[in-house]
Parts: sequence; C-alpha cells; structure tokens
Amino acid sequence: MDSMEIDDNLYITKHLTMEGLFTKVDFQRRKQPSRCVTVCLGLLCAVLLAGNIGQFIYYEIISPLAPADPAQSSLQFSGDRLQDCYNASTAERKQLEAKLSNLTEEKGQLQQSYTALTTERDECKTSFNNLTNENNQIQNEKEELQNKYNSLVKVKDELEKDINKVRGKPCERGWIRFHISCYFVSTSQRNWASSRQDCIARGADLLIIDSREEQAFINGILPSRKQYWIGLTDSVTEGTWMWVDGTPVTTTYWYPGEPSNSGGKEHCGETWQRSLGIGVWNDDQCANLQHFICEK
Ligand SMILES: [Ca+2]
Ligand SMILES: [Ca+2]
Ligand SMILES: [Ca+2]
Repeated sequence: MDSMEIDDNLYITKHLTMEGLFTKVDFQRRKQPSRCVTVCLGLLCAVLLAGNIGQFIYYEIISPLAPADPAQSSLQFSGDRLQDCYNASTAERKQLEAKLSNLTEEKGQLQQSYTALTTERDECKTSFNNLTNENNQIQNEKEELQNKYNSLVKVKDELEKDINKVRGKPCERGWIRFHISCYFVSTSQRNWASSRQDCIARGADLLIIDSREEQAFINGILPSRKQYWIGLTDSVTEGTWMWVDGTPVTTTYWYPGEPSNSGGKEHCGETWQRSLGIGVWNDDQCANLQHFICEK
C-alpha cells in the first residue's frame, strides 16, 4: 500500500504542473481502487499459479527422486517380498496341483493294472491248482500202470518159460509143430461140425489162424489145391465171421469174390491150398464132406 501511495503521489505531482487537469486528476483518483484490486488479484493468481507449479514439481519430479522414508521403504520392501513370496507360492502351488493331478491319473492307471494283474494271478493260481490236481491224478495213474506193467512183465517171463518148455516138447505122432502149436491134417473127410468134434476128441479144435506166418505154414503142409475146413463160421450171424473160440475175425485171406454165401447156404470156412502165395479162404456149405485141420 505504501508503494501505491508513493506512485499515486508521483502521478499527482506530475499532473499538477499541467493546467486544467484537476478534473482529470480527480477522475483518475476515483478509478485508482479498481486498479489496485486488479493488481492484487493478478498477484494472487500468480502466487496460486506458482504454488500449483511448485506442488506439481514436488510431487511429480522431486518426490519420486527423493530418498524414501526408511520405515516406509522397509514396509514397501517387506510388501514386495511378501508379494514375491505369494507369487512364488502360487506358482509352486499350481505346479504341485499339476503334479498331484498327474499322480492321481498315474495312480488310477496303476490301480487298473493292479486289478488286471490280480485277476490274471487268480486265473493262473486256478490253472496251477487244476494242473496240480491233474498231475497228481496222472502220477497215480502212472503208478497203477507201472504196477500193471511190472505184473505183466512177470506174467510174460513166466509165459516165455512155458513156451520154451513147450517148444522143446515134441508133438504127438501124426501132429506137426509150428511155434507153440501142434497141427493135425486129417486124411478122412467129414462135414464141418463132425470135423470139429473129431478135433475136440483129439484134445484140440479146428484151426484158428492167428497170423500171416501161421497161414503160410498151413498152406505149406497141405496137398496141392486141396480144401480143408478150419475153425471159421458165420452160422450165428450171417456175414459176421467168428473163430471157434468166440473171437472175431480181424485179418482175412478170402479169395476174390468170397465169402459169397452162395444160395444163402454157405456158413463155414475153409482154406484152399495154393502153390503161389499163402492160400485163400472160401465159405462153403457146412454139410459138405471135406478134410479138416486141428490145432492144439
Ligand atoms: Ca492158431
Ligand atoms: Ca454165410
Ligand atoms: Ca463161397
């Protein structure tokens, strides 16, 4: 205000030297308060503007560059560390969750494998038990067969001794030996039934061919192209040939086209002597009179 007063005084002095200007001086004095207000407002605005600029510079430029308060910095540091720990823990938790998920899946697969292996083990155990039982049965059967085999070996040895004794023993007069049998070739002729009775009376029966060797032997001792009754008949069941001891005929030496059962009347068997080969068989009527062969 002092400055304003001084300026006003100077202004007034300056214009006091000029004539007729009192009115103008008064007029200017009347206008002086408005100008002061304007100047004051301008100064105030300048001060406010300067304050704003100062605040801006402090908070936006100086404050970020200024060293932080130690306590606040410590808290900020601790907060940052906690955040880092939290982030690290979160990441680790996610990794653990992923591992847990993988382990859970792996556990499920292992459980399935375990179940399958358990089932397979049970099946193997059942199979093993069954095989063990079968093996025991086989062992028992093997022991029984071994016992039977040993018994048969003893019987065989005894039979071989008997056979050797028989082989060493000559047949009766009029009989011919081949292996363990003696053979009688008749000179008379009878029907089949009478021929058999004659053999039985001699302690024998009609010839039974047991092997090809026996058939060949018989063929060799018979007169050329003669027919002889043997112990062969289908009188019980037509077409079913049996030996006189009741055993079925397995190996046959029928002449081609025989047995013919000609006229439905041929139920007894005979062997025909042949110079070539081992002889052949034929069926004939049992009532026919023929030579015959006994065996004992
Ligand atoms: Ca025989
Ligand atoms: Ca017949
Ligand atoms: Ca015939």
